[in-house]
Formats: sequence, structure tokens, C-alpha cells
Amino acid sequence: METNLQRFGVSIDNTLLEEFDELIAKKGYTNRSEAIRDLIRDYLIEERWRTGTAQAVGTITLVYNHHLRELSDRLNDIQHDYHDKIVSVLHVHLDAHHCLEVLVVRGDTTAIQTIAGRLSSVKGVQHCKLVTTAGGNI
Ligand code: NI
Repeated sequence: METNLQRFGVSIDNTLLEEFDELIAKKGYTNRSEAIRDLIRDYLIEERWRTGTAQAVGTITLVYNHHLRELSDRLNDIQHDYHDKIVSVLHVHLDAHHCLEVLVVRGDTTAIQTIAGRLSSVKGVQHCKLVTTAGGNI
């Protein structure tokens, strides 16, 4: 066993463990340890985001109707306000009316959440989803 690994025992209700085992099997885990490690990582990342102190990376996905008056300009203005946090933007013309944009964002979690909040609140944005990760430091 590697020296930086620790083993610990967990007491858990039978039913809960059975459900957990079924779920992780469906997801393709071959053992509980890896599933539990992933859960702990997710929990830690979520907490870093919640407290707003961490540096992180993420994506913001937007879907909007580009025919709405001034909508594209509003979204563009907001993105320029955060030019130092937005690493890259992918724009896809979904059909004759709708656009999809994926923004790769990097910075402190508070700023990233503010960007997503401002973009999602623009009238005419049909969907806005922030996906966050820890930027390789977990
Ligand atoms: Ni477009």
C-alpha cells in the first residue's frame, strides 16, 4: 500500500449500502473506494465554490434567441466586463433563431458565479448552466 493512503472504517445501514453499491455499479465503478474518493472530491470542490475563496475553472453554457432586440449586445457587454476571467468562448448557431455559447471561465469562484448570474438574468436567455471544477488542484 502507498504510504499516502489511509484506510478507515465506516459504519453504515445495510439498505443504504445496498443502494450505494447498486448505484456505483451502474456508474461503472469497480470498487467502493474509488466511488467514495470521488464523492469526497465533489464535496470539497462544492464547499470551495460555496465559500467563494478558491481559484477555479468552469464553463458557462448559454442558449438564447438572437433575434431578441439588444440581447446579443447585452451578453457581449457583460462578457467584456469580465474579459480577464473569460478564457475562451465557443459560439454555435444552433438553428435560424438560436445560439449556443460555451464560455470557459477561470478565476475566483465569487467572480465566476457573478458572471453566470448576470448572464442568466438577461431577458431572452433560455438556458444558462454553470459547471465548475477545481482546476487540477484536487
Ligand atoms: Ni449564433
